[in-house]
Amino acid sequence: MIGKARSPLARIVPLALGIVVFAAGCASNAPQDTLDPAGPQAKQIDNLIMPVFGVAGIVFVLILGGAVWVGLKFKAKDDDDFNEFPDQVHGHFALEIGWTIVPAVILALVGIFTVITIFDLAKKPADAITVEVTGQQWWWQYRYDLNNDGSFDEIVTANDLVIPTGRNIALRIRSNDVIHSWWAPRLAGKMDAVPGRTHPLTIKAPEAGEYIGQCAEFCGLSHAEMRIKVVAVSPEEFDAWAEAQQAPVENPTDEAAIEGWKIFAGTCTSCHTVRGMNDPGAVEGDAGPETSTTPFEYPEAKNQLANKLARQLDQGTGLPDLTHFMSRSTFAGAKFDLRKNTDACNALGLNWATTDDGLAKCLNRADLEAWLRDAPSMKAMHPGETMAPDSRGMPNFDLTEEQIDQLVAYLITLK
Ligand code: HEC
Ligand SMILES: [Cu+2]
Repeated sequence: MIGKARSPLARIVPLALGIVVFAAGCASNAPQDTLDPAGPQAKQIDNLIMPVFGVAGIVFVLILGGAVWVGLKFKAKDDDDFNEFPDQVHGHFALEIGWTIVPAVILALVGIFTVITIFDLAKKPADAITVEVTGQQWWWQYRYDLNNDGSFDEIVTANDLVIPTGRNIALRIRSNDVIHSWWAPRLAGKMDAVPGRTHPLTIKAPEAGEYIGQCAEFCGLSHAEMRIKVVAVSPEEFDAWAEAQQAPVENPTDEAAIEGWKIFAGTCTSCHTVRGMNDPGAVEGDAGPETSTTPFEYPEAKNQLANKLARQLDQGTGLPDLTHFMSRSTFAGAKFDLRKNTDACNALGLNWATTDDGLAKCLNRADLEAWLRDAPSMKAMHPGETMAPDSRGMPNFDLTEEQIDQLVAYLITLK
């Protein structure tokens, strides 16, 4: 440095930044690590990145090393040195042709392998299960076409994408509003979800487990809270899950749950679907809850606020389907755990909420109640802020604590 000594800050800041970057690269628990690919598609991309990175690394070392070497070796020693020009290479035929052709060849090779990989990854494998992925502000919906008839109507769920291990899953990625990007780094590259378009992406998880990701395209206020969780289970477990997902719900029998059912029908159904739900109005008549078979019509919510908001937000019934809500491990764009994130609870897997014990020990009741109390402050807004009329997300319904308890009692029957 010329002149005065540098301030201590000027030394510490770059050093601290360097340490932070270095330390971040050493995280041992990094579920979103592109460089730790799990599925064959992610491995194929990795097989492309690594040699390209190697070539780029060699070029980097040669060019920078060369520049530093030249700088040191030919450093001017005294004033005379400045007046002496080195040999000029301008117009040197062999050199100029060389440094034009070599990079062109390197880039052409990288290009060929890249294009081959892109086309290869875009192929839809014949054995695949097709799942439609719809990005919404700010969560992902998953609809499955299990019988391959082209309509995605067998299973409708959100947040957790449940897949069988060892099987290709052909995703068809769409958006309901703005551009999002579906990215589970250990399984595949990013794929944009663009309104009006359908983009294919194939994933395969060789081993059971959870593969974490997140929306990778800025999509509004809660973009950072729009997470992805792929839950890979054994094919047998998947079949059992898929069957359970297609079963209609049963009428609740517990007293508090019946009250919650009524509130749900009146306030929540203009946005949320519970497939196979019966009319809770029939409970009041002679037919008891167990025998109420009157189908409930959507969207016929009695709550004017809910209806108005549903219309304003143009959200219709395309919102999180709550039919088998309790089979998920997360809610609200996977921002919150629905099942507590302890080893014991995670070990219960997809069936965690099917037993009273599992429910009692593993339901994240605090966050679920907080969500019903004031959803906007849990996600898009700061506490106390109100939602703009045209904003997205779940509104605050000013429910009483009793109503919240009753709603939770109802929600936990949606297994
Ligand atoms: C105006 C439409 C609307 C109404 C009415 C509505 N919600 Fe929601 N709800 C949403 C939206 C939007 C989300 C997704 C929010 C997110 O993930 O950011 C959501 C998410 C949820 C979730 C989490 C689901 C999941 O799997 O992520 C639950 C549970 C829920 N709502 C319960 C209710 C209950 C109970 C009521 C009635 C008191 C209700 N909602 C009324 C719009 C609505
Ligand atoms: Cu998004």
